[in-house]
Amino acid sequence: MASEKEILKRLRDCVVTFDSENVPKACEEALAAGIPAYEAIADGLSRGMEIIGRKYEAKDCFLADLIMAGETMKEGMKILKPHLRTGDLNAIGAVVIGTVRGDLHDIGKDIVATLLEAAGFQIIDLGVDVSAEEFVRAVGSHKADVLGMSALLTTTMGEMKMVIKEVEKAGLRSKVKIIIGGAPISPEYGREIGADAVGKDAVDGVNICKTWSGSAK
Ligand code: B1M
Repeated sequence: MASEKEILKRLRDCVVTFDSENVPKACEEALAAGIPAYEAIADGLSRGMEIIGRKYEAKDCFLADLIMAGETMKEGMKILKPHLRTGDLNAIGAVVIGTVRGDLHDIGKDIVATLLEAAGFQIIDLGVDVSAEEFVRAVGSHKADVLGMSALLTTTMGEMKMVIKEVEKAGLRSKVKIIIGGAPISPEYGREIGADAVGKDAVDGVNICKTWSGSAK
């Protein structure tokens, strides 16, 4: 039987080589070997996306490859997601999450949302290209404890500042913690725009939200 390390590598490789045919099998193998779905996502599929992202930046692959890697990642998530413990009942907090206006990148945001759900949060996922008005409306109507925003483009990260301003204008800022993340987002930027925290990756993001909910160990 393959070791945990080998199985996680197989998951990464499936994403890097956009092997959507074999990714379900690799995910099943991970579950059968007792690897928690959470770990298979964070240390397997997600790492694969990071590798393909770096390859793209080094001009070692094309945009079409990225799209196929993203699709492969999503195929794997379909198998793993039902095996995550979800927090529908007794949720430890409500999180409104989305990718900001003008930005269609959803892979990282989806991972954060999935792992937050697995940690016991109720997730209100607004999807991609979400306007400030939509964020504010959802925070108010769901009485959200946390607002999470993702941005992957330097041209869209400024939207986060707009959203925070609108949350303030709506009188909701003291009621909601705000966490932001995405490749171009630094802790300095987070401080500059008045976010409460910046998640450097999905696991970090979940840990920060757990601290806020008082559920961190
Ligand atoms: Co795009 N893209 N892309 N892209 N893309 C980047 C971001 C880019 C850096 C690539 C490059 O050129 N080097 C570049 C931006 C440059 C810049 O702004 N300076 C870029 C560009 C230019 C574009 C287009 C404009 C390309 C074009 O059309 N010519 C276009 C824009 C479309 C739009 O949004 N309007 C575009 C399109 C696409 C695809 C559709 C092909 C695809 C997205 C598919 C999808 O999301 N469904 C894509 C991809 C895949 C990438 C890269 C290669 C990888 C992004 C990704 O999924 N990473 C990316 C390069 C890179 O980031 N290295 C790139 C894996 C993912 C797991 O990581 O999203 O960073 P990430 O999320 C992490 C953390 O950041 C953090 O946790 C996650 C998991 O650990 N995190 C949070 C994220 N959100 C968080 C929220 C939190 C907490 C943590 O709390 C709420």
